[in-house]
This record gives sequence, structure tokens and C-alpha cells, in this order.
Amino acid sequence: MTRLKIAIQKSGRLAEKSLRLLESSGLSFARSKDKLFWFGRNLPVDLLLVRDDDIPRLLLEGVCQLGIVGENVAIEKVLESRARRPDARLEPLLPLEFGHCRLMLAIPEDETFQDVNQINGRRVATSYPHLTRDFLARHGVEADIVTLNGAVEIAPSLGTADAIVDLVSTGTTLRANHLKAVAEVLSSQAALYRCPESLDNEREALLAKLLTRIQGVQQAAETKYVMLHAPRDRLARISAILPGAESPTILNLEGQPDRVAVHAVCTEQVFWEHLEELKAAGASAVLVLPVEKMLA
Ligand code: PRT
Ligand code: ZN
Repeated sequence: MTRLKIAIQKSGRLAEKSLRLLESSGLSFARSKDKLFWFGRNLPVDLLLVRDDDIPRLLLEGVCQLGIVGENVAIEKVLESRARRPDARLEPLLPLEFGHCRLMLAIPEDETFQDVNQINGRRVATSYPHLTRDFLARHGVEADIVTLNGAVEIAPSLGTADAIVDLVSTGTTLRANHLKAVAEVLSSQAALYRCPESLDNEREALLAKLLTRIQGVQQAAETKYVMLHAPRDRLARISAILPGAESPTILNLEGQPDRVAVHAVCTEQVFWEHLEELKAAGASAVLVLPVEKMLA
């Protein structure tokens, strides 16, 4: 029987959210002891748990058909493999709204920054040599790229580099090392990627089904079911406040001819401000309920 394989990070910043997304999409796995390969129990979809750096290669080589990895890693590894295969590419299917970070050029905090040109002829330490080379080339800058696999942020204080290109989320690491971010190389988040090859019909259908479910999970996370009571003559005003709601359901309230119950699916975030506005417009008994699954 044809099966699909999905590669996700085994442990690290993306591991838990990647697994949760797949499980919320209805996949369940028999967790094996060695924890590298989990067999899909309810659908023919298995999981490969690996280092995030290996995920792009597993997709490029067709070992896995889907993978969840940071855009930073996916793009870097695709650029790297172009030395061997100039046509190497990965198809991003969906940004996943977690693992947000920025790949930044950073320099010692006591140096003044004018523009990227001042890096010309200097040494830049990074774990992302290909993205860095592309970025510098875009700015017409030639620099000596020092590739390090970790602890990039200490390179300037060790004297092995004049600047770094590294991932930043809160900026704490840069500050602790007396560095400051001065230019953005890439803004990144986790994304779902597929292998470049087309698959047989059965697998393409399975992949499409999974994609629809994952999109449904993402949409449901934002979506709320809102119920409230409202004066019949304020319906237009109230419907206008409900964020992202299409044609709400209106129900009669027993013994209250002037008031109705309004039920609406709000596809955009419902904030406290919306509830306060609804109340001011005459709504009462306002309830906001989470939506677990959606199939548009
Ligand atoms: O073992 P494996 O190779 O699988 O994991 P890893 O150690 O290579 O990666 P991991 O788990 O640290 O990160 C996985 C992915 O998470 C990255 O490729 C990014 O897409 C994303 N991500 C999001 C981050 C960060 N935020 C982040 N802050 N990856 C790394 N960092 C580092 C950053 O470089 C800095 O050194 O975390 C440190 C703290 O950041 P600040 O700015 O909050 O201080
Ligand atoms: Zn890694």
C-alpha cells in the first residue's frame, strides 16, 4: 500500500508544535522506542523524526514527501544543494505561524552603522553561508564568510569575525554578547514543504487531503462561534461588528418578540473590544466559543 512520509524535527524549537499540528489534523502514530520512525495508525502517513537540518535533503531526495522546517533552513539547504544540482528546489505549501525569527546581520554595539557596504572586505561569521553570500551580493558587498556550526555570537569577541549573520528572536543573545542587529537578511517562520517530484495519483490525493485538514486546523484556531441576544432592530449594526462573519443565523426568542438570538461563525480574531462594542450596540448574553475543526 502506498504511504506518505512526513519529516519533522525530533527535538528543538519546532518539534512539539509540528507534532501537535499533525495530530490536530487527525493523524495518530504508533510511537516507536527509538523515536525515529513513527508508523501512521489511522492513515497511511508515517513520521520521520530527524534534525531540522536534514529535512530539506530528505525532501529533495524524495525520502519524505512532506516536511515541516524553518524557512531559514529550507532556503539555506536548497541554496547549498544547488552546487550539486542547479535545479534543486522545494515547494512551500503553507506558512505555519510558529517558529518566527529573523536572520540578521549584527555588528559590535559600539560600532556605528551606516550601511551594509561597511562590511566590505571584512569577516562575517554565520551558520547560514549561502543566505549570507546572497544577501551580501545583493548589496554588492564582498566579505570573507566564516562558517560556524554554533556559538556564532561569540565570534566577534573572540576576534574570529567582525560581524555575524545569525537568527534573532528576542535579541537577548545579541545584547548579552554586546552586538546589535543592523540589517535583515531573512524573515522566517516554520513552513510545510513538499518534495519537488510529482507523486502517483493515490499519494497526491492523500497529500491534498492532509493539506486541506492542516489548513482547516489553522483556520479553526482563528475562528470563533459567537452567540448573543440582540434587539431585532439593531441586527444590521450588530452583524457589522462581528469580525469576519458571513450571514449570521437569526433565531426567535420565546416570549420576546423584539429580541432575537444571533449565532455567527467569526473567521477573524474576536477581541474584547468587539464584545464591548456589541454590548454598547444592545447585545446581551454574548458567548464566544472555540471551534475545533473546520471544513470550508
Ligand atoms: O537539533 P536540531 O538541529 O534539530 O535543532 P537546532 O538546534 O538546529 O534548531 P532549534 O531547535 O534551535 O531551532 C529550530 C528552528 O527554530 C530554527 O531553524 C528557526 O527556524 C526557529 N527559531 C525561532 C529559532 C529561534 N527562533 C531562535 N531564537 N532558532 C534559533 N534561535 C536561536 C538564536 O539564534 C539565538 O542564538 O536562539 C537563540 C536565542 O535567541 P534570542 O534572540 O531570543 O536571544
Ligand atoms: Zn539544526
